[in-house]
This record gives sequence, C-alpha cells and structure tokens, in this order.
Amino acid sequence: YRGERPFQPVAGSQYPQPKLLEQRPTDLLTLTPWLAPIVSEGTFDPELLQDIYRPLNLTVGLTVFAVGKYTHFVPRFLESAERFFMQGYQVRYYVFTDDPAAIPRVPLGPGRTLGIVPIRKYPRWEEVSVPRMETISQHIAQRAYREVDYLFCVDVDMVFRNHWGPETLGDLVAAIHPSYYASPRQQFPYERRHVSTAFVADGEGDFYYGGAVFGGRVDRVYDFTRGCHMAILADKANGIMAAWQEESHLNRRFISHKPSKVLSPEYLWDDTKPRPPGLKLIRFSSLDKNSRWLRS
Ligand code: 2GW
Ligand code: MN
Repeated sequence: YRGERPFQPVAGSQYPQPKLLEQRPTDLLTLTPWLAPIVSEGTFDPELLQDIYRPLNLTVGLTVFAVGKYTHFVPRFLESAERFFMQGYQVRYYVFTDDPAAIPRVPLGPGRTLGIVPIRKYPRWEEVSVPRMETISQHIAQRAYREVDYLFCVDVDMVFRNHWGPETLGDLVAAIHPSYYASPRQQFPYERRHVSTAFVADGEGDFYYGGAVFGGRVDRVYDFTRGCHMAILADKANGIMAAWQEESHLNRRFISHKPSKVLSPEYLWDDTKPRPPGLKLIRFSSLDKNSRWLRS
C-alpha cells in the first residue's frame, strides 16, 4: 500500500445537507452492528465522493479467472468494466488464464491496463476453485501490491450494468449474496461439518456473502486470501472440500474478520431472480450462462 495522501479540500460541488432527524436514504439497512456501511443507491453522493477520491490518484485492480471455456466471458466482462467500473480512475485488470492466446484484446481507456497472468491447466473445476485464493495472494505478494492501492476479485461470468465507483472502496469489502439476503442465518449454505475449518455454527453469521465479489486495500486482501488459502490447505490435508469451496471459507473468515464495508446485492446480482422493490438498480450481475455447455 502506497500510504495516505493528504486530503484536498472538497471542490465547490453543492450537495444536499445530511439531516440527522429526517434522512431515510434507502429501504435497505445502511449500517452493520459493527458499524460498517452497507452501500446501496441513495446512501452516498457520487459527486461528493468523486471530489474526495479523485485527488488521491488511486489505482484500483480487478482480478478475474478465465480458465478453459470461461475465456469466452472475457470480452463482455471487460467491455462492461470499461463503461462502468471505476470510471475516471486508474484501473489495472489482471486476467488469470491457462490460455493467454484465447484472451482477445479489448480496447481500453486512458489510464487502464490489462495484465494477462498465465496459470497452469487444472483438470477439474474443484482444483481451479481452490487455487483462486492461493493465486491471488501470491500475485499480490509478487506484483499487485506495488501496482494497485485497492483490489477487487470477481467472477468473470458477470457484467457491469451501472456505476461502480469509489463508494465501494474500503479496507476489506464483502458483497451480500443475491440468493440469501432475506434468509435466516440458520439457512445460509455455510459449511456445517465440524471437521472443516470453514465450519459455521447455527447461531453464527451476519450476512451470507458471495464468493463472486470481494476486495479492499491490497494489503488487507493479501491477509484475507492468504488466510482462506491456509484454511483450504488444512481441509485438503484432511481430505475435505467445503460445501461451496472457497465461498465457504470466505464466509467463515468474514465472521471473525468483519468486512469494513458491505456492498448491497446491487453489486452482486443474478438476473434470473426477480428484483425486490428495495433494490433500486443493478450494477453487476451474472449472465445466464449455459452451465451444461461450459462445465461439460
Ligand atoms: C468449471 C466447472 C464448474 C464450475 C466452474 C468452472 C470454472 C470457473 C472454469 O472452468 N473456469 C473458470 O475460469 N472459472 C472461474 O471461476 C470463473 O472466473 C468463474 O466466474 C469462477 C467461479 O465459477 P462459476 O462462475 O462457474 O461458479 P458460480 O457462478 O456458481 O460461482 C459461485 O460459486 C463458486 C463456488 O464454486 C465460487 O465461490 C464463486 O465465486 C461463486 O460466485
Ligand atoms: Mn460465477
């Protein structure tokens, strides 16, 4: 992390005064019990955030894995990220792939670069899924910690559909999974076997977070991914694969290492689901992938 820069005075932009007694910015919860903001439309002023964050000259990294047939998602993913992801900031994409030649060149805007990171071929998905945490932590240690201030790690079978900006930046950031935002914690699909390091008891858990989006300050993402990788290795030594692979470990870790910022399902949606009235817009959502074809 390249350290704090002095804050510039906020430019003259006029924005509505915050009103302690009147404001009801959204129907969604806006604060966790540990005082982390839950980001959704209406809770932030995009222009004000722009004035605060632009002078910091931040670089934001975005990692995706594109292994096997998933290389086919890369152009749509990148084109949508070019339109909506951290517009006006320096952005560094990292595409981890077993087939660099299959990654098409997508034209990128100024200050935005693409790094293709070759990884070896894995025979089965379970063996791809597990090295994601390992690969990301190693990549941060080797390279990304010098190149970016913040890093987001996301699924590639998704597209950006609306603004994703500095409101998402925080020390450690998690996103609420679109399938479980209304479920009681006993019904979250956590790993429930005691033998797994991802075990979560019935009375534990805040939100069920998606494995498809997490991020934060690059040093915090390093600790996070390394911690998940170590837990996955411990399970592996006992012949255990958690219920939802790295998503289970991510959820286990977010219980003891609480995210400092939580993204509402606007930031991790699934277009096959009906949108609840409280959700004003969709910013990032999964494509209806023909999973039979992809996974065969
Ligand atoms: C191959 C066979 C079965 C499942 C996935 C794959 C596969 C995944 C692959 O052949 N190549 C590949 O690059 N991936 C990468 O892993 C790709 O970036 C993809 O977006 C990501 C997660 O796999 P995906 O999108 O098929 O799984 P989802 O959408 O059901 O993901 C949720 O559950 C996963 C746990 O298995 C992860 O936690 C993921 O983060 C969740 O969103
Ligand atoms: Mn996915």
